[in-house]
Amino acid sequence: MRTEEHRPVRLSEYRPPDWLVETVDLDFKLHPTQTPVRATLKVKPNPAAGAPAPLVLDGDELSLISVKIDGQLLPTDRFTATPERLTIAQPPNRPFTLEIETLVDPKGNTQLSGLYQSSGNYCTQCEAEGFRRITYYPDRPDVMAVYTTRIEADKAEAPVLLSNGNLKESGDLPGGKHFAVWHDPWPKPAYLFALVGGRLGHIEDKFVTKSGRNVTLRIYVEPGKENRAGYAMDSLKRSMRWDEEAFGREYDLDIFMVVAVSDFNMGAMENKGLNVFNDKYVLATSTTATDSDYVSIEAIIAHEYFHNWTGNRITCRDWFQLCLKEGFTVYRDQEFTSDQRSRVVTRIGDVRALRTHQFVEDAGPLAHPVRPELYREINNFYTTTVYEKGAEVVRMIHTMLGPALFRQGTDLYFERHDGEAATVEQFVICFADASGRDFGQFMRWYSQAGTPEIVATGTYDAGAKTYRLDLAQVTPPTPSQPTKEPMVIPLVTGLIGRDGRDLPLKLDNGTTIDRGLLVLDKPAQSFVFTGINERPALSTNRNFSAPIKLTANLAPDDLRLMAAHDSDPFNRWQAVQTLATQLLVGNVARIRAGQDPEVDEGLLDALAIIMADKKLEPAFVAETLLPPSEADIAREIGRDVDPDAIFRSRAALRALMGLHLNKALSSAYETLANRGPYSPDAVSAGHRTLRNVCLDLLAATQESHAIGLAARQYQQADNMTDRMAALATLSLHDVPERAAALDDFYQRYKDDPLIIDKWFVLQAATPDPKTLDRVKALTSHPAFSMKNPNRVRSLIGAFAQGNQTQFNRPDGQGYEFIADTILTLDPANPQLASRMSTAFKSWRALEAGRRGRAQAALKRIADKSGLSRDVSDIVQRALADT
Ligand code: B3K
Ligand code: ZN
Repeated sequence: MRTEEHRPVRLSEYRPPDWLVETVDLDFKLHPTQTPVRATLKVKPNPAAGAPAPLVLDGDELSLISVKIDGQLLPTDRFTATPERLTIAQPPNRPFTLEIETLVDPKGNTQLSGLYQSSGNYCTQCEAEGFRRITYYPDRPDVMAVYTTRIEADKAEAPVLLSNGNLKESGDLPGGKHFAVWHDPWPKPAYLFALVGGRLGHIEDKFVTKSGRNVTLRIYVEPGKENRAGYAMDSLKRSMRWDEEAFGREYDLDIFMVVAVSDFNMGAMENKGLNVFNDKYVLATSTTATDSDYVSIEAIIAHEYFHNWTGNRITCRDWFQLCLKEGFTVYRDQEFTSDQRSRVVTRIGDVRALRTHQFVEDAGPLAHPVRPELYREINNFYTTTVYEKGAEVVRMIHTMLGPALFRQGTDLYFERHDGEAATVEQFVICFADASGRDFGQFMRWYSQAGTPEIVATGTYDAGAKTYRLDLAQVTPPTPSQPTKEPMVIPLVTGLIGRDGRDLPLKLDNGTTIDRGLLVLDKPAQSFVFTGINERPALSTNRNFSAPIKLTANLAPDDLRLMAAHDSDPFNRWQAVQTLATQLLVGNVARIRAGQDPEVDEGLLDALAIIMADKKLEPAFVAETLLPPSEADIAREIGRDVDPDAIFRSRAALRALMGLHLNKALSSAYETLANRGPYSPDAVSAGHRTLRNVCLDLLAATQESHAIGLAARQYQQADNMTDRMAALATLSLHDVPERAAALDDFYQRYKDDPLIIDKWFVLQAATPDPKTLDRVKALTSHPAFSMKNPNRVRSLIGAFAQGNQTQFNRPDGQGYEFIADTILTLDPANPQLASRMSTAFKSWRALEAGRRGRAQAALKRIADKSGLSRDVSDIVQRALADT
């Protein structure tokens, strides 16, 4: 694991495995520090691989007890074993049975990869390469086998024993022990293996699939928390039904289980039939979770469930194909959420996240293609580029083909590749075959990193009644990709007349544009529309049809027209964002030049019109009232970034909105007041969101009445959403009500770690020079622990990734603190440390002073000896010159 030099893995060097595994029989005798694991594998030479080859199995920190072939102990001169590898130089050149015994230490496993203990419960995490920490195995996704798992444990210590598949047998054993045997009939790669053992409560429900299969559904939680699992169960049932309807996918085992654990490196894991979740994404009641927690729970339950087909039944040939399962599954969960909630509000949220995280990643030293071609540590490629940009690529296929052909393509994919480990090419060819279209050039979306920049220039010719649209594209250089080829860019486009209505789109060659879809596939292209009787406003990239950065020659009155009337609601929101971005970027320059920020009456008028439009859903209105994030503005500026000036520019705009829209905001705050009991549904949540955005903007004026409203809402709230929103508003103001509310919050919820995490997040994200000292002090708070990833992410992650001004303090102390934290975390949990180190992903874009300090902090990390491969990969790439 801690090797200084490790050869990178390259896509171009993929070779099929020499050996295949037909079945795996695992036998665990659970013990906190010494768990013996016996693995019995039926192996056979891979006919596709050619000549007889040695059998080389992966390991990671393993200790071997014994090896047997066909029941006979293998003499020590017939194999070599290190913690990282078991090699049998001359195995029989025929199918045989290999029996391996290893000994693992769940309690000592602080990496939370492999078999570990979390709050006394045993659980596993095997993706990407954790199975090799349990037993020696060809730990690569193209080796798929049928697993049977026998677990034996002390009945008092672990009354619940779970693994993948269906329960075959269970019973008591002498000496207070018991056992369970699970069998999963579906061949799977090792990364989908899971085991759970412990004291857990559960809730149970059932689901009948469309072909009539009865499925037991269980959600396991810490005993006493069963009443918090209801929304997750409800989300699961809706996901199962939706996948049958939207993609024709049915569940395929007798039972589906979700287990919530409190120590987890990420959100959740799609192990076959036994999803393991971070408890944060399972547990919710109205008084413990916010509306956005409910949204995340629903989306992640759906995401992991959808992996049953996109990831499990069809898996990835190798880890370079990660987007095959992740990009597609994110696309699927986004569509699910769009169908369950508001489509446009979901789209806005997804695009906001894409711009704030993925576009920022794509613009910095960690940029990589959706399908990378080289990695040193695969866990560092579970990125927003692979996931979210990967989903956008699938969405573009949908946009270009339309729903019917897209569905034919996915049907073909499921039919053709079920039971296989597939590639991105095989996926895309299904759409080509279903539609008869050529996706050759489109494949560049998988191989070229960077966000394409499109310039759209419209010219109206009043005499000829034509509108000419000139489009040009370039994709900026990214690490190891200095030059780029033109991409295929689907731009859903409309021309809006002055009355706000869409004009018919007819090209000068007589063709009518179907669904408004223009496809740009050359460096530059022009389209001339005829029969245009007045200068239209150009509305393009509707619904964000391509993940690009668009610059269009739109006049402010075009943008206001779009904000008020665009038939594409996404672009109504976008028009407001564009106006806001222009103002914010301009004001950053003014602030840095010592001038006062400017006011844009046009933007404020556009917002007033939206607020007055009673046909709009409140959640949408709320989105228009939220300006682009600080990270997004920084990316827009691109270089010589001063986070303090960005913060001030944004704060000035928010204060201005609070002042100018005061009446509308106050009246919305009053009329949207809670009536009736809390319900997490999208419409009720939308009311709360808008009301809380209004409150926050009113308070942005610093006016004492508004602070009073927030303090009162904090006290009187009957649900966590409203209480947290009021606290978040107060946390932005240096007023006595802030400290009082923070203390009160801690006292109320101190026994509930997931709620105290919210308290950590707010304090860490406060844009105040005192925050760093506060965060440092909180690392010694009894509720904090460096060992628990949720605590670390809430306090330190929120500071590093969510507090632009304080992480980027001009004195560099923010960087030093995060560097220290990374070095502290790394020996125990390299994956967590490595995630933390991505906070430096935009350091090159900073102004010179901060840039130098960030670079020094990165170098200090890089120079540390014994650094994990995980962290060293990130800091090396962050520092690299190309
Ligand atoms: N597939 C997992 C992520 C595994 C991360 C390994 N470092 C969760 C998901 O994407 O659904
Ligand atoms: Zn996933």
